[in-house]
Parts: sequence; structure tokens; C-alpha cells
Amino acid sequence: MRYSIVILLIATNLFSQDCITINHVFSFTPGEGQNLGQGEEFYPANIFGIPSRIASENVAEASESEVLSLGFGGEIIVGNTDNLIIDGEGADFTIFENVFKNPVNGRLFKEPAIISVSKDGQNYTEFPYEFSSLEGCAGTHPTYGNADYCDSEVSGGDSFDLADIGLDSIRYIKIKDITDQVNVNQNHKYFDFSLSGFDLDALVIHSYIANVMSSVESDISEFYTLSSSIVISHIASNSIQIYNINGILVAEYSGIGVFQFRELQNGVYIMKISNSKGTAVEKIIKL
Ligand SMILES: [Ca+2]
Ligand SMILES: [Ca+2]
Repeated sequence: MRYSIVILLIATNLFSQDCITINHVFSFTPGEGQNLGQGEEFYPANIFGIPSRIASENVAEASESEVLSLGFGGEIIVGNTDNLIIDGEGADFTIFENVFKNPVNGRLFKEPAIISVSKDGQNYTEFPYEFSSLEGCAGTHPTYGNADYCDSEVSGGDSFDLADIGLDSIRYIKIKDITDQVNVNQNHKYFDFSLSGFDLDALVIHSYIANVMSSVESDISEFYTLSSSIVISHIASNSIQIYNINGILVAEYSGIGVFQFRELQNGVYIMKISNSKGTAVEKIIKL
């Protein structure tokens, strides 16, 4: 008798409610020049909380207790160690910088950074951006501190959607200042003599699930090919663990062969597959 089960990979924000902020810095490499907020009395608390409540397009938050300057060419890699950042509906995270409108010329004062993300901390995928317009960069829209910071439609800041780069989940977000490139180009639309580099205020995560694994993920192609629907009939694997959406282990399989999930109720789960080559995690739905 032959069994198989169809598993659909899903991309919704069934899991997330409200929002969370980052709670961990994986690495920080300050750039040249401005070093506001880098002292240990301020950092990293100044980037872990919610975005500034006083910021607006007319008010740039510049207190060291609220923002961290990356400096020209600086780079920081952050995340939330208790939660996996996933591709939910719409924007998945929003980055807040202290963008404001220059009262002299009415132009937004932009200190841009490029954003890339990673599942494993080794391989990063960059969000596309356009240097001339700075579209796609962080550090280009003001924060509206009197609005709901969980609602990317009204919060201001720069929002990013994992669906745009085809990733279903990530753990690492890299913010790399490129203000130095604008600063050496007086013809750039956003050139300004007083540019000093990206200032990170906060990073809000909209789509996430409880962290169900501690080991580092490897390339999921080691196990099977992703598509909109897959049939698992043969997996050479040492173990498959199924967690419910609260992170509780509900089933476990091991060995090599055809895996059935008949005893599971229909619904949404997290599947963790491990073998000697590593571990992969996917959201699944049993139908
Ligand atoms: Ca998304
Ligand atoms: Ca802050």
C-alpha cells in the first residue's frame, strides 16, 4: 500500500499579531565619521525599542538614547532570537531612521542604507534598490511617532516584504550604510554637505513565528525542491519533527522512506527536517 500526502507551502500571516522589535545584534562594524549613540550606556538599547515617539518629518530624533549612527559605510546585522521572521501578508519588517524635511529647501534629508537578509547568516539576499532615487533603501521615509508603529501604512519608516525577493523566512537583517556614496557625488539628487550616515532608531517586525529550532539551517534544496505544492514520497532523512504553531512538538519521524502524516489533524504546522547535512524548517499545511 502506498501513501503520500500533499503539503502546500503557505505564505500568510496567520501567525503574527501586532508586531515585535529586534532584540539582538549579530555584528556591528561602525563606519567613518559620526558615532552618535555608540557608547555602551546607550547601545544597543537605543535600537531595541519601538521607534521614537517624537519623530516626524519636521522633527529628527537625534538623542543618543534613541538612535545609533552607523557612520559612513557602517554595517549592522540584527534580528530577534526568539522568533523566526517570515513572509506574511504585505510588509514583513519596517526600519526607522531619523529622516526629516530640511526646512531650508523643503527636501527630505536622506541617509540611505541597503538592506539584505539571510536565513543562515552566511548567504544574504539584497533587496533591490536604485541609487539615483534611493528607492528600495532604508533611511528614506520619515518616522511618524504619533502613529501606530505596528501599522506600516501609517508608521512611516521603510518597509520590506520578503515576497519581493522570494524568501519565506529569515533570521538576519543586514543594514549597510551607503551615504558615503551619495556624499562623494555632488550631482546626486540627495547630496547634502551635512550628510553623516545612516542613523538607526528601531526595527519593527510584522510577520513572525515562535522560534522552534536552535540549530543553523542549511540549504533546503538538500532535502527537496520547493514549489507551490510538493508531494513528499521519498526523503532520505534522519529525522522529521512537526511542531504546532505554538512551537510544541506534536510528531516525530525518523529513518528513510515514505512519511505519512495521517495522525495529524488538518492545519498549519512547522516542519523541521534534519540529516547529516544540516537542518531545514518550513511552514506546512496538512490538508
Ligand atoms: Ca510579506
Ligand atoms: Ca530607538
